This record gives sequence, C-alpha cells and structure tokens, in this order.
Amino acid sequence: MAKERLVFLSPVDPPGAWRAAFERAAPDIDFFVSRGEMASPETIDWAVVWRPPAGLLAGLPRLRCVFSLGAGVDHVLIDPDFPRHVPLCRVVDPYLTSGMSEYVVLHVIGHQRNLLRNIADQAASRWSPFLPRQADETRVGILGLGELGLDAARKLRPFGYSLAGWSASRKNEPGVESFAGRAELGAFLARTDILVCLLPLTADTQGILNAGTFAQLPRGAAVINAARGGHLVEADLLAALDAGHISGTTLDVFETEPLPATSPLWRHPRVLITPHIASMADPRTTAVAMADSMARIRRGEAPLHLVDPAKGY
Ligand code: NDP
Ligand code: OXD
Repeated sequence: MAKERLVFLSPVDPPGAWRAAFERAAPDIDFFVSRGEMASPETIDWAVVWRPPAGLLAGLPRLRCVFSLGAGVDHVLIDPDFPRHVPLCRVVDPYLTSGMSEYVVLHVIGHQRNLLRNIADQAASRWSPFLPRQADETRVGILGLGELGLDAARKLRPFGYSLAGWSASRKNEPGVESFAGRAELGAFLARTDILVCLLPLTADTQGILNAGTFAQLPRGAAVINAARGGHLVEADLLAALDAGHISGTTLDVFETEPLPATSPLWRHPRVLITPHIASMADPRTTAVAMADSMARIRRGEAPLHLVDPAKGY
C-alpha cells in the first residue's frame, strides 16, 4: 500500500527539526517539504503549515487534516479558498504555553519595575535610583483567557499582582477577576495598569488595540502585545506613547513582519521589540500530538485541538 504523504510548508520554521520529529512520531508517513510548489497534489493526506499560499490547500483533493504550526490559525483562515470541510487543528503544547507565560511574566515585571527607564539611564551613563511600583499595587489585565492567557495569569499570581482577564465567555479562575464580552471591556480597561494581549486574531478582535482602547486605560498604563500584529493600530500606539498616556510597550508581533527598518517603532525609547519569538511550537512534542490526531482521524474520531473556522479560533 502507498505511504501516506505529509506536506510541510512554512517560510519561517526550519524543516530539519520537524522532519526528525515526524520520523520518530510517524515513521510510516512520507514527509516532504514544499516551498509553495506542489508535485502530485492528489497524493497529499496531511498538511502542516504556516502561512500557506492562498489557494494551495484547496488544490489538495485527498487532504484529511490541516495542522497549523502555531496556536493561532489566522494565517490559514486568511485564505479565502481554505477548504472548510477539512478539519483544521492548532498547536496546544506545554512548551508553547510555558514559553508564552515566561515572556508575559518577564515583560509584566519589566514594565512594573520600569526597566525601560533603566535601559535609557544606562544608554546615557546616568546613575538614577528610583523606587519601582509595588507588584501588589499593580493591576494586570489579560485580553484572552484561553490556553495561554490562563496559564500566564496563574504564573503571574505568586508575584501578588491584582489580576483580571477579558474573554468571550465568563471564567471562574481563582484570583483572576473575569470580564466577558464587549459590554465589560471598558470596566476591564479602566482597572488595568499593564495590558497584555493574548487574543486570537479574528474579525471581532482585529484592531482592538486602538486609540479608543488606550484612552480607557489609566494614564501611564503599559501595553504588551504578544498575539498578532493585526490587533494593534501602530499609529494609535505611537500617538498614545508620545502623549504620555501609555508609558511603555512590548511588541512581539507586527502588521508587517519582519518589521521594516523604516518603522518608527524601532527607534522609540518607550518601545521594546522582539521578533515574533514570544513562544513557538516545539517540534518534538507537537509532532507527537499531530501524529496522535492522524491516528484518531484514521479511527474515525475527532483530532486534537480542532478549530472552529466560523469562530476563527
Ligand atoms: P485560545 O483559543 O485558547 O484562547 C483565546 C481566548 O481569547 C479565549 O479566552 C477566548 O474567549 C478569547 N476571545 C476570542 N475572541 C474573543 C472576543 N471577540 N472577545 C473576547 N474574548 C475573545 O488561544 P491561545 O490562548 O492558545 O492563543 C491566543 C493567541 O496567541 C493565538 O491565537 C496567537 O495569535 C497568539 N500567539 C502568539 C505567539 C507569539 O509567539 N507571539 C505564540 C502563540 C500564540 P473564550 O474562552 O470565551 O472563547
Ligand atoms: C503561534 C505563533 O500562533 O507562534 O503559535 O505566533
């Protein structure tokens, strides 16, 4: 019998580690790397992708499942021809989750303790001691209380922050005040000194980090965006920074990636930039979960971490 075939397609993920991981997790599958070209599309059973070219997945008639190489699936669903009858799965992985929580804890503490001021002082050879705001006087608000938002909240809790989260549905997480739906967004923002965005990018959340949102935060609030560039209106953030309403920001994701060298964000003294590395899927554990999903599909069961394309996450 012919081997099942898996196409791996990503402009950013190095394929070597994924090939090795799939050789261990699914040795019976033929793993091949595509850079957009697709020989014998009628032979492809599985697709493991990051930002696949529009129309490519629709041209695979035997496709049984699409696996996003990330937790987010906006990069797949942006394709107007995405074959919606094919199951779409995302990454839910302990390494990806703990990596994101490390990033969030690092940057929340950085803004609470005004690390940006230390960086500026060092650049100016200026010895300028100051007392940071106490953690228990700092209100952290997380947009999105899903896999990543909830774990980040749990890992921030021991530091003593006053924690809240905003989600579509109400949560019942000890020590985290839950705000749900658009009607409660204003109250959530009004009590937030450090805002962390961990939302999926959907039609509802596109551009949510905008001038109106910033205006509802207390003066001097900080903003951390580790979700998607499409959540942020970059010009609105720059204006809020320059007006002193937002005191500082950490950005991992951008409307255009890589962030163009001409972007004023690179040179802004109150902006900390990381190159979309807040967290990543680890091939070793993720390939095992994907292989498990393939086995489930062969048995007629639902795969793991299935996405609802209608909701967009
Ligand atoms: P989940 O699907 O587990 O959680 C999403 C959360 O957002 C849920 O709490 C959901 O609410 C909430 N939400 C969705 N839409 C709305 C809305 N319209 N209004 C209010 N709340 C909403 O996702 P993850 O936590 O796994 O991942 C979140 C995102 O993080 C990913 O989609 C990806 O874009 C980004 N990411 C970025 C990485 C990076 O390196 N920068 C790495 C990994 C992920 P409810 O629970 O009620 O459904
Ligand atoms: C993801 C990402 O969605 O890395 O997992 O951005």
